[in-house]
Amino acid sequence: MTETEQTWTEAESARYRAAGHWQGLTFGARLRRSAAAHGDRVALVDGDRRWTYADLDAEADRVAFGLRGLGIGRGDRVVVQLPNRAEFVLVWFGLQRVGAVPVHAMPGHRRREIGHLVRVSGAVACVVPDRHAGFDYRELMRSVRGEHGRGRSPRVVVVVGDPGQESGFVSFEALRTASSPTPADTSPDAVRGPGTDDGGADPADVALLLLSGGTTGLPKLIPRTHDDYAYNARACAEVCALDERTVYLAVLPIGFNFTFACPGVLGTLLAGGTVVVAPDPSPQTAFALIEQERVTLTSLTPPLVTHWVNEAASGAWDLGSLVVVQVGGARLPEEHARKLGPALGATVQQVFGMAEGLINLTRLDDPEDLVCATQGRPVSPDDEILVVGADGRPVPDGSAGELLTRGPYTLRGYYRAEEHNRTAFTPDGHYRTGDVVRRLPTGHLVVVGRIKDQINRGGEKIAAVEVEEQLLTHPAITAAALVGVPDERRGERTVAFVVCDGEAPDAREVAAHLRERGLAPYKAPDEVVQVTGLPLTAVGKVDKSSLAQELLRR
Ligand code: OOB
Repeated sequence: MTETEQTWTEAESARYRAAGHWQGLTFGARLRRSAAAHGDRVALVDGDRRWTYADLDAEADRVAFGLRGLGIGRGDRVVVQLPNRAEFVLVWFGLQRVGAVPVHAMPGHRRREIGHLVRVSGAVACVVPDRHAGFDYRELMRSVRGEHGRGRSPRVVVVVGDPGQESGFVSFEALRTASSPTPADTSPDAVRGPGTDDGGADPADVALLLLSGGTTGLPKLIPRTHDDYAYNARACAEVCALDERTVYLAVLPIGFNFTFACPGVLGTLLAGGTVVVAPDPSPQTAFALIEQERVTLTSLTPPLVTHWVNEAASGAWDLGSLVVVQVGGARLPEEHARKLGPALGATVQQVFGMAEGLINLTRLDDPEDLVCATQGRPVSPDDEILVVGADGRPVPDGSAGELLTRGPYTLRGYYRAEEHNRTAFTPDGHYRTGDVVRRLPTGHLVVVGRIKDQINRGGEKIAAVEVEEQLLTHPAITAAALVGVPDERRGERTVAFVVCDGEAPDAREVAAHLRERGLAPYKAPDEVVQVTGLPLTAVGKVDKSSLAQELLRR
């Protein structure tokens, strides 16, 4: 790790190792072991393309060979912005094999977000599709590199598909076939030198950088080590009883921590199961894959639940293989939780997690009331939970307070964000989640609110400040506040209250302006409301709760 990161104390690290949470293996080494243990089993399915564990291992070697040829190696950061295709997994393990660090960008991110990620991480390369969902990612990369001037950072852009003519752009296909390693290099019993599995990475090194939902200007980067992230995936896999028969369907964006490691893609691969990628989250696409591949586990955000329940009611699909359906990322209304299990013929599991670490799951044998009305309890016996009042002191069980947490897979500091870290953690290293919860005597948590200035639009996190700053760049807008208001489908939708010189731009015009500014489209306000002034609280902050109430009254 670099010295800019705060990390666990020596004593804590020793304790987590002694408990068996941290096993001292890199992801590159783990893949090698999986290939040895169950080489012939199917690891990954994308349409009619299939990879066994042995294939995946050999493919990681090929990608690694190509990456080394581009001068990418241990500790180098690489922004990965790929949709739900097998290539995400191939690239990810290829990067692990050379000890490089994937930065998990979302397909919806645009110039502002990607430019920020490249700058903060100091990424040497980006991996993007040519086009996806009507958007040209090569153009995005051209403008990101253009903004960085003559340095042309990132130096390399790997394109899955057609790379076009731009210098510095190479195709993934050319990279993985760069001049394949000799057969001896990929045979399981070949003698390997030190570092061939993982570029010499240390299990305590940062293995990947996740994005925070954020409450400040732009997303913060979350360093996750090999040791801590593998434990995250294994602890979730254990609660979900994953094994070699598990078939996981990746419906939500694959780079999202929920989909990737809770237990998701990594949990399934570490258990010897099969990962199937769904190219889109529609129930039709997903149900066809569930039928065809005999999927046993999948994960959803709350807005998808209603669509899935309705489509299942058509009776046209055989969902008999499905054992567990996880729902998380935002609050799941209790009525929806009660309908989902019977509709899909599967056990529902609520997931209250965060990219920063802590994962809470309801247990598969929890009584229905706990499954439907709580957001689960921590997956590790060493997750430390504090629920505190405004004075920072613990409140009694059953009372609401802010959730603070510390443990074997929860970060101790954001990446290169020393100033932010001073307030994001307590002096003794607890992460301040900004979530308001109640803890029940069973240890289950109920999420009742939030003190962070973030909007949760059906699982998509939007930092109000980031959008407000961009709204102010519109020539007509002189003051702005972005507020989340209750929404039937998404739980919350965004309303921008704006003070204007003259007539306010409508939502479409605002969306076009923000797109022009390079902001991800999902951050555009759902509604724009013109006001003559923004109400202030006693301490002079914008009073967002009174704005939300005002809107509900209208
Ligand atoms: C997941 O991760 P993030 O980092 O996108 O967002 C974390 C935040 C939490 O602090 C909380 O505010 C909210 O999302 N949240 C929930 C929730 N799950 C997440 N709020 C209410 N109920 C839930 N079930 O969203 C994430 C990461 C891993 C697994 C699942 C979700």
